[in-house]
Amino acid sequence: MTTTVAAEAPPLRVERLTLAQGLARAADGDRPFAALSYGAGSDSSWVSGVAARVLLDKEPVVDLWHAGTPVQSGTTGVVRWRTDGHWLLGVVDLDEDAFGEDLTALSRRAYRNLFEAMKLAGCPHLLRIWNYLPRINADGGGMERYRQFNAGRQQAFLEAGQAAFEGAPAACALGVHEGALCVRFLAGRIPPVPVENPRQVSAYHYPADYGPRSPTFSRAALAALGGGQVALFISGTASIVGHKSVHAGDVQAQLAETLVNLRSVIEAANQRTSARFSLERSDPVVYVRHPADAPGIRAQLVQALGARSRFIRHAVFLEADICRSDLLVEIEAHATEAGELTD
Ligand code: 3EB
Repeated sequence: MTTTVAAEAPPLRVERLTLAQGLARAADGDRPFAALSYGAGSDSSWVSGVAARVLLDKEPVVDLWHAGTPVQSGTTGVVRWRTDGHWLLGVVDLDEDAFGEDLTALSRRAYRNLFEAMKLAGCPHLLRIWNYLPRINADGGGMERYRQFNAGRQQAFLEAGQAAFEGAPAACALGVHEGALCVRFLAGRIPPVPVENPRQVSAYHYPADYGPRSPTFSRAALAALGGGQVALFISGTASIVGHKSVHAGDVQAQLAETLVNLRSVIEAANQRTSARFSLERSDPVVYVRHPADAPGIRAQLVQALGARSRFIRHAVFLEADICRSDLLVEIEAHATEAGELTD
């Protein structure tokens, strides 16, 4: 008699380096599973860049993702992806003029293809999505472009039978000044544990004042990575209490409120795992609407988190528009710690 032992997923690992370090590493023959860079792209097919300016005279950074081998790559509609059979990292870089569709239809198309790729790869669970929309706050013909995006995104989730409300993946949605509609995603074989923030209304339950279809994301997601490690993906977090933006026009107060929100969602996450996450030990991306605010934002973060914290050492500051025009700063982060999920 033979017994079939279910193949254990190879552990997924992430490390943040400068883009130059990451490319040098790969040139030495140590090519990662895939890489998501912040602030610049590269000519390498396994690196996906975001066309947003790095602030504070810093270098672009890259998150190198390491998984199992062999890596298979392919294209499904507008999605390019790489998989080791257990984890899937994919990218959409969509020229908005290519299909003659409005942003609602394009977003729906991008997400439909993304879900098709996940099905093909056998990775049906979305863990984390990064969305970058050119001119996010501009009018798209009777509706703000972010709202059009939300409409197409939610429609695609529902059509694919994906969790569009409770159980939605962690995400962020930022505006870039020009370039392609860019969506990057990480999927796997096991559903993540969604985490909400007790200080905030769940985004998927925002009232219709913010658009006809609500945004599709959880405030954070926990995922077992294998090898005894747990990941916490913290969605883009801003100065929102309940469902309202607070401290309009006051970047310092918005940042302080954002930090309270980040600590609150991390505390909620820690209740679902034996791992102990902290803001200080995370790898953040700080999105800043007005570049002139960046030095003050950095100083306030150093004050709050310590110059020697991993957060400050690894932070990248990008010029980006936030999805509500009254918001001036938004922070996303991820972290991995030893532990297990307790749900
Ligand atoms: C917010 O809390 C701020 O549409 O995917 C944060 C994270 C925000 C993700 C998204 C939007 C998204 O509503 C904006």
